[in-house]
Amino acid sequence: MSTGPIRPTGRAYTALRPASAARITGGFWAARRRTNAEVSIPQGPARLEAAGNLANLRAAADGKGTFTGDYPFQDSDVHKWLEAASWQLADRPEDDGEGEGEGEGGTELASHVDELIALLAGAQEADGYLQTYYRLARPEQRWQDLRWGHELYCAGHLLQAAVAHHRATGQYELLAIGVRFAVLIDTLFGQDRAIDGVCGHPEIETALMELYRETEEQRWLDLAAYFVERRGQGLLSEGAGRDPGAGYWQDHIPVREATTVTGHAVRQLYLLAGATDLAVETGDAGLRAALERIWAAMAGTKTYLTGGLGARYDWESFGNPYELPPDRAYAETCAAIASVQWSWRMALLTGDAKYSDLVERTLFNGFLSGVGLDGDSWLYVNPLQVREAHEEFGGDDSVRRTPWFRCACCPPNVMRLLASLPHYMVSGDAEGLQLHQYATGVYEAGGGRVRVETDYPWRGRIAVTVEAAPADADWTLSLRIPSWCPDFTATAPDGDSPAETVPGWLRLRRRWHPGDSLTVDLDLSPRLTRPDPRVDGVRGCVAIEHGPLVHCLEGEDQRAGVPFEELTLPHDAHLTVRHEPELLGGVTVVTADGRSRGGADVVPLTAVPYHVWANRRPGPMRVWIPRE
Ligand code: FUB
Ligand code: ZN
Repeated sequence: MSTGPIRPTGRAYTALRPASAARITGGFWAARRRTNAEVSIPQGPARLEAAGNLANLRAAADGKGTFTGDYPFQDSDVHKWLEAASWQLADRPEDDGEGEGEGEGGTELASHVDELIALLAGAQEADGYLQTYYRLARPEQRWQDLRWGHELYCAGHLLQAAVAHHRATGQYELLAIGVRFAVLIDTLFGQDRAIDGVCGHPEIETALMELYRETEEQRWLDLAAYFVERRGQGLLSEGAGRDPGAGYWQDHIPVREATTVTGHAVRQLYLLAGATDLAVETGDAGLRAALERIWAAMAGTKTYLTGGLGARYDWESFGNPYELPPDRAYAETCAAIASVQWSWRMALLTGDAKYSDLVERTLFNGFLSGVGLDGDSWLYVNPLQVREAHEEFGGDDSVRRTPWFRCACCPPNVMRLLASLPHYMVSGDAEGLQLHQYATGVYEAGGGRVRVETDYPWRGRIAVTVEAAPADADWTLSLRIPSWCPDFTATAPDGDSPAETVPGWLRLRRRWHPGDSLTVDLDLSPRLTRPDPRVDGVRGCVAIEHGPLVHCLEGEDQRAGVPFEELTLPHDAHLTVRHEPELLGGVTVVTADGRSRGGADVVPLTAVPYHVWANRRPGPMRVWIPRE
């Protein structure tokens, strides 16, 4: 059974199921995950200590002390770290001999996990309630501020950590803590209960759905369904204090009636992920149709080239359709993560490759930019342009990498996605196995097992070797052909010809024997991408892409003496690709003959992958380059 974050029940109405086992053993993602395992996750407890999160848990256990931190949801950073650490513990090294799953590093990690679980156990109140902010700073005021209190949000992250820990280790302590809190919530919330309300920040929905999957208890699905369906009825829009309007917390329209994404981006995307889990388990066709419609509007009109989401700094929210300014792009790292979580659920629900296309775009660009190459410095916002004369005020929305944030939602969120990344690569169904993303590793799904070898995203060759398949039946191997890919070739056993019989999927159905291999070469030729003309902020510009990677110009790489803001690119520029093993940990750069605005002289331009920007000294950057 899958040890990843999503495990649909056997009854689920889902086209595809996540792999039952998945290991990334080499290549691009293995390197980034190693940094996550060896730097990001291990430094988590010290960061949480320094920021006061752990002191809050100790004070809550003692029943006295003051609350440290600026936000009521500080505990959720601990929960997200625990979830990340749990997935990491489940990641058992086989042939790569690296990683944190076993051995000394794994033991140390396990003991940190145990320490934090003990702190949570101590901080939990007798009736199951667990949020240090209310215990320490607002005693007697539980559940009175559903708009900003984040109580169900924190409970949701606790439950996700609890499910991860149970799934990864088979141990019950954290699951028991989570279930005690969930039982309390279940006794209080509902249309016929003491509190008829929803949380200002969705998150509990998808957490309860996974608790349902983990425990097989119907009450958790029912409670998740209540929170999904009750939203959109104006329960949150009235009240004292700051009121951004019902749309901010998606309380203006029920999910099943909505036509697009609105309001705070992370709130919206977590809600839609939870609603998708619900549709998967109930087979609710109306809900599914709404989700497909909303996703299409988001992908078509509110998504940056990098996969970034939530354009507006105001309320960290989605803007209007095509309101995608490159310089004032908020594109919170957490929104990219939430988008991956939602799109992957949609891919499983429908089997449609377009959802995994967006997962890929987001993973390689708007998500990965959120963490520095050192694994210890972060971006909260992910703009597509920083000017030479950028005025930097610091704070969480700095365009300089930062060791931690006052609102530290993003770093542990990155950690949990990277730690569970193998889960997002492959699925299976009754027919066979589908490769959604390409990373060297071993994947088991759909009744078979394959080994993948690839230098993706630097090179387009993907070699898939079947290690196990049904001996006496035909079996289908499917590889996603990314929508950006202009061409590909495939070499199959016995001269067989795989075909794109389903859009986006190259499929080969045959009798497979262990050792048979299928090799696909995706054409990664660099390309110039024009923006949608309705995106005013980048009209007249082009962007450079190379395979799944969006590239950007950084000041550091350009010819000295030519003002960065003056650089332009002819619309028919010839693009050249060069691998630079010593640059930024080893990247492929794209070069082109540019110009300085209005000038006749050629100015060579060098574009690095967007995900590595801001890893050197501060300077200007742009994805969209003015056309000459
Ligand atoms: O409100 C909790 C988290 O803090 C949100 O998900 C982020 O956008 C940040 O506002
Ligand atoms: Zn965040």
